[in-house]
Amino acid sequence: MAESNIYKQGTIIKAISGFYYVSDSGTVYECKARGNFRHSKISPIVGDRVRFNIIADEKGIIEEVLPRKNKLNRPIIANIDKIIIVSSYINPSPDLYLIDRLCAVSVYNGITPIIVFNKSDMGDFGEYERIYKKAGINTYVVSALDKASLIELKNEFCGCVCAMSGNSGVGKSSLLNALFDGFELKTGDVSTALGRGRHTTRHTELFENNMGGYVADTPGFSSFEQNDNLFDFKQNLANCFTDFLPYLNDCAYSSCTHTCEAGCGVLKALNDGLIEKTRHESFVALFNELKNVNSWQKKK
Ligand SMILES: Nc1nc2c(ncn2[C@@H]2O[C@H](COP(=O)(O)OP(=O)(O)O)[C@@H](O)[C@H]2O)c(=O)[nH]1
Ligand SMILES: [Mg+2]
Ligand SMILES: [Zn+2]
Repeated sequence: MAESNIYKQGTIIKAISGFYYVSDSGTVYECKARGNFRHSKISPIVGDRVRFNIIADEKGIIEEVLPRKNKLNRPIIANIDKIIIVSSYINPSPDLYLIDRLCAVSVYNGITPIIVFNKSDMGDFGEYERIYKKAGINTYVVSALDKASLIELKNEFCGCVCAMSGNSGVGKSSLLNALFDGFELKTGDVSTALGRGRHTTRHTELFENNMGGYVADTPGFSSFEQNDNLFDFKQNLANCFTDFLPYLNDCAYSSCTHTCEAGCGVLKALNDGLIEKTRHESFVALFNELKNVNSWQKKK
């Protein structure tokens, strides 16, 4: 097939057996990567912005991977703008430590965390909503069964690349189906699910929504192991709790860990009710989990 001089830019939405599906303004091109990619350190992944050469109708060759804004390893995906952290009222109920950990990992990677409490038809999320709104994180209480409850949340997806996150059964796929016309993602009945991951897709895929954005219906992102540099994450942990930021300069010691020290600005804010107890508890738990990470463990 002859190569053309028609170069385009697009987003990789799917990668299967050596083919990359690159979306540009609503058209999806089936692409191969140019051979020399195999020798370079960068191999294209879902979410990558790429420059490609059209070789036939809707077929192309990827010439270049444009610089990445970020890259997560579980699942492998690049250039995420927002992580939509979904919890449900029951089956399973919210795990604040998991939520706070995901928020911190997001912030560390330059990703905006958005919190969604789904299945509002089953109970009251008032206390959870209060905690996260106070922490300054965009928080939505919704029901996938009630489209009217989704209007504000829908705006978060406008013009950006989002990844869904949260335990199996919380309603991630149901929400996307309710939010966007034409989405028909598989959803599962929790009570009949056989073990974990029954309904999770095997490969990561970005779906184009009708608001100029893309969304990945990903499981996972539940651990912080995807950080290439755990030591750096550990060193910056307090900065990743964005509700602590106004108080970090108030600490008496520059080496303050904000866990137990006298004269700690964060602990003072906690005592004054300016920081939520559960947020600080999660911070301390994460701090303890990361305590033994050393600088020589830089790369996984
Ligand atoms: N009552 C209620 N059930 C919901 C809601 N959203 C999802 N579900 C149900 O929860 C189960 C899991 O949903 P699913 O979208 O597959 O969750 P996922 O694993 O996070 O993608 C399915 O049986 C859905 O019908 C909701 O807002 N209210
Ligand atoms: Mg699902
Ligand atoms: Zn402190």
